[in-house]
Amino acid sequence: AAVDNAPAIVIGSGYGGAVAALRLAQAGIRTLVLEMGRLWNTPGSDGKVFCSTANPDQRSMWFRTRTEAPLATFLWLDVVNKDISPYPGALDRVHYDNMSVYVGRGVGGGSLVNGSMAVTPLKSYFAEQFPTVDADEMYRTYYPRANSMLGVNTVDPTWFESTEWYRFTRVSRKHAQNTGLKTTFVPSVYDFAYMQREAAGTATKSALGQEVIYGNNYGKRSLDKTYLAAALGTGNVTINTLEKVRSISRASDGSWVLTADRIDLTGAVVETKQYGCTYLFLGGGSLGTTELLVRARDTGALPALNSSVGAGWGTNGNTMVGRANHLWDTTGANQSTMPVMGIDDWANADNPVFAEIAPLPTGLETWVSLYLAITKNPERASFTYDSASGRVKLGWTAAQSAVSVAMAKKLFDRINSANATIYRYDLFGSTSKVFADDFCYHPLGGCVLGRATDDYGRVKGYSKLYVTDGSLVPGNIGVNPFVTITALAERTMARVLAEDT
Ligand code: FAE
Repeated sequence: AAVDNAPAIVIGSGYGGAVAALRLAQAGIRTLVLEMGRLWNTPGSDGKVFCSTANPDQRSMWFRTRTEAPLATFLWLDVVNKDISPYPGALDRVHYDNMSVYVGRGVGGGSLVNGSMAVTPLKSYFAEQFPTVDADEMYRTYYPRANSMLGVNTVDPTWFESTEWYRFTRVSRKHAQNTGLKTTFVPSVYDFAYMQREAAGTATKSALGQEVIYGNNYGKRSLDKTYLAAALGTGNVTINTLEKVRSISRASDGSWVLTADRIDLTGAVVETKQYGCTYLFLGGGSLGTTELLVRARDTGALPALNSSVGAGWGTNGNTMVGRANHLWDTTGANQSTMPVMGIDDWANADNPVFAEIAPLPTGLETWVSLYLAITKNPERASFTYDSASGRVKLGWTAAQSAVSVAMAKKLFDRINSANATIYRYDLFGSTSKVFADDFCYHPLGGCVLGRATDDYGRVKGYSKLYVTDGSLVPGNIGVNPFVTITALAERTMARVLAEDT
């Protein structure tokens, strides 16, 4: 028999896991959350919990000997990455063939390391991607609920127009306007009142201190400050950290059995634990959840999982690109790490792109305009279990990335031609690489809603097994995904608590 029983177990503490934990706990259900990363609450010898992108140390990345930042080089020099000692750091880069995926590790998952952009997609595109979900109800009930719980706010437009910290954004906006393109402010979970105090010199700098992908020490409303704080506040939730669920199976009485490895700060497995529960919620993210289910199906542990498990994965059409500005178009030595504006060409039916205006906060003038483009790339890939290695592989190809690049290139060729500018060639490693085609920030799909699960995230083939995270989203949502993941999780929990418990 399994030990450490709790009525409900949640795997992972990102958006999907945090929503599940809070709503279960509020319904009076004792809940155990298993998170493979650490709890980020203890300052290091420098007095800070997280390290900055300028000075990465062991806290930066998940068990690495060298950091693997998205921008590999600058002026072709490998000045960006640093040697570090292996440690359960906040940012992981998971390598598959032709694609590596950045994810957060720790209590709060991706909310610890992401850019805070909290964007609700166009209702029409949501309806296109989720034809079986009542979009009216989503936009009436669950998106507002998610936005309010996450603490979404917007930059003060007057301050934005005047501060040196967003000069880089205003320059990119001007270039978009010269091209006849529309720009739009992007909401955020970074506290802009705090950021204004940073700028005024009355608060310790975080967004204005080059902190983001390795964590923010201040200002950011990550999940540990919102959903997870509320969940712990109920008294019904326990979070076990540094415990990675390795496999799931079902006992003869229908309850769930989990095997988890507890690691120490060197990564050594110090204990292998068994857990049992009645209700199992999967919030390990697109990669984590899909890997657990594909392995369970293909090793025979959960043979009734259907063939849609593992399928429908995409990158949200992600690609990064940098443009080289004219000497007089300085983007500024001081740049906030939190993007607040996007170029919105999604309505262009020939080539829909939403491009975030991204910072390059080096503390020096770079003349670079950087972007994270989200394209409507229709390509999808599947995860498969390789019995020889025991690993779950992703079948994404370079040709599938080329589709995102071609769509982004169409847009940025227009911007370059309207402004007589060119691309930067020195940012992504090799001398000729203009578009980052080998990594993404927005892994989506693998257990798509309505295919691998029913319309509420209940996994097909089994009862009392639920998916609440980004694996439900069919590969693309047209904007940054965490508000959608949160809103869908709220919808699932409302239904499951009303009908299944
Ligand atoms: P996620 O937040 O990844 O949480 C999964 C959690 O489960 C993690 O804490 C894992 O450590 C844990 N886990 C996985 N497997 C296991 C296991 N087997 N056992 C125990 N624990 C496990 O999933 N999105 C936006 O909307 N706006 C942005 O500005 C933005 N910027 C980003 C910037 C970066 C650098 C990155 C990496 C991502 C960014 N994203 C952004 C994406 C966003 O963070 C991501 O879509 C969500 O975090 C996904 O939420 P999930 O709940 O699916």
